[in-house]
Amino acid sequence: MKILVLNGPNLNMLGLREPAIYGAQTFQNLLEFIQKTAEEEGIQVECFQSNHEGALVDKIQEAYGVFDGIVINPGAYTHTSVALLDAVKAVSIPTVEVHISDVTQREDFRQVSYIRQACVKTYMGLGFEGYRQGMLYLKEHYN
Ligand code: CA2
Repeated sequence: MKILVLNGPNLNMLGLREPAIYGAQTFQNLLEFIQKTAEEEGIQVECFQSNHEGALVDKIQEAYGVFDGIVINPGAYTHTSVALLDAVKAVSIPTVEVHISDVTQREDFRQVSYIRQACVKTYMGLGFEGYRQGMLYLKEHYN
């Protein structure tokens, strides 16, 4: 099974600031965690991070016919982007939404998720473990 893991804006800054919200581990640590999970579970994984909405849309479109599932943490685009929602709908690839923090416990503007209505599952507040749960969910339901 092939899974694409997408990370949106500023997630490449993990570990450098706001450790109380996002933890002390770095983005490189996250990539290693995802790779290790993939090896343990017999999953082929590709990771992509961008600070640019259109680059994420392009990557979702390119996943069509290539990947069996997507795990996405859209970062702040969660709360603003109809374009990412439309891209996930367009490719019809089973997609899991992940957030490191529990957005339900944060500011009002984080209570909206556009992409969620196109996602088969959401994990939040579990730190890096949410990415692992997302990969396992896709393997269990769409392998
Ligand atoms: O909890 C999550 O995973 C978020 O998707 C992270 C986004 C935030 O906008 C969402 O509401 C929830 C922000 C990622 C920014 O990460 C930073 C890392 C280090 C320092 C500052 C921000």
